[in-house]
Amino acid sequence: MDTLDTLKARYLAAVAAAADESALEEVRVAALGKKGEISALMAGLGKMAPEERKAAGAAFNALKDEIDAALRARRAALADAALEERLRSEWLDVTLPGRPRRQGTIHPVSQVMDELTAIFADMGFAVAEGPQVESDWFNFDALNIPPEHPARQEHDTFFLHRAPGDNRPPHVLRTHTSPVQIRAMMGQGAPIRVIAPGRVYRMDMDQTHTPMFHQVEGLAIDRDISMANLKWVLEEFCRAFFEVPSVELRFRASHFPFTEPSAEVDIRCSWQGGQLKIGEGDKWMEILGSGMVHPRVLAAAGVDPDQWQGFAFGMGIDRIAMLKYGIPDLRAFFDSDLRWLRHYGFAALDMPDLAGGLSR
Ligand code: 2NM
Repeated sequence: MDTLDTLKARYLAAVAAAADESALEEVRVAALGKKGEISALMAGLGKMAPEERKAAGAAFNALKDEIDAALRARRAALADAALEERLRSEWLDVTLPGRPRRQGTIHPVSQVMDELTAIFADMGFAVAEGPQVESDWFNFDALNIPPEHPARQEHDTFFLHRAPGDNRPPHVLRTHTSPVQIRAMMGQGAPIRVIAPGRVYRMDMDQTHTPMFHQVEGLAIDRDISMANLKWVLEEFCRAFFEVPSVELRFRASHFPFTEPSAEVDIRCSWQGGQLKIGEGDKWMEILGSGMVHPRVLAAAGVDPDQWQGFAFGMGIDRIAMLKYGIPDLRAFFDSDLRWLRHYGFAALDMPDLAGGLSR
């Protein structure tokens, strides 16, 4: 049997030579494990004479402590070395500039929302926002859409689930941004000029419809607002938005529950070789709906229809984005395809403004 000194020298050498955690663990098990060499020596103490046992026990314990200390020191040194290696290989210079290839882009819908916000802001319209989950009162009743109206039936409205026995009024995903205009009138009263851009939802999915799409509605209420003001505002908007010197609009009598009279608005355009031109040509394309806000809608929103009147309009943002930027397929809008986003997206720092040009 080795003397304790040789035993000690052998284990300390093994500890020093262990190159990683698992080699070190093997040394620990061989020396101090339940069936290890030092443990075997300890077990032999019981068979010794009492005076011999006392001296041997102390020596075994000292050896055990020394090997244990060497193991701990080596384990800490290995951990330090591993950390040093990570710090050397994983360093990052946070003062370097960003990588242009990794920069995100502005979605055409966001770009168009920023553009039309700039145009209407220039004409004195503030932006109003509201919830996408609405009570059916805000989405329908306040807009003079009675319970039996077809627009209200299940086929194009998403109703929120109610547990059986829950008798609170029904809530829906807003089918237009008009409830935002109702809330704006209730909140600030008349006079008021706001636009309400945002997401709206209808159960519709085909080549030209997605169940979520974007709409902007506008509202101007004052003592003497007329259809003439509506026509000027819309012409001014179209001229600025399509970035052409002049546009021509055509108003066709129509019907909406929330306006009286109501008009659908077409813009003069041409289609040549698959290329759309706005402002010239012999074709007309429908771009929005509009009218004078119905007295019952004003009254529902707490605005006295004997003192105030005004116009409202609504248009689809996704569609005018496709028209302006020549994007052929609506459904690709919401696929989050990075190649599509890089192709049709806009640089993040080019915020549209009227002085600098809307789209650059
Ligand atoms: C349209 C067409 C016509 C409209 C009405 C209102 C409100 F809340 F003031 F009554 N907001 N938007 C409106 C009017 C919307 O979309 C085709």
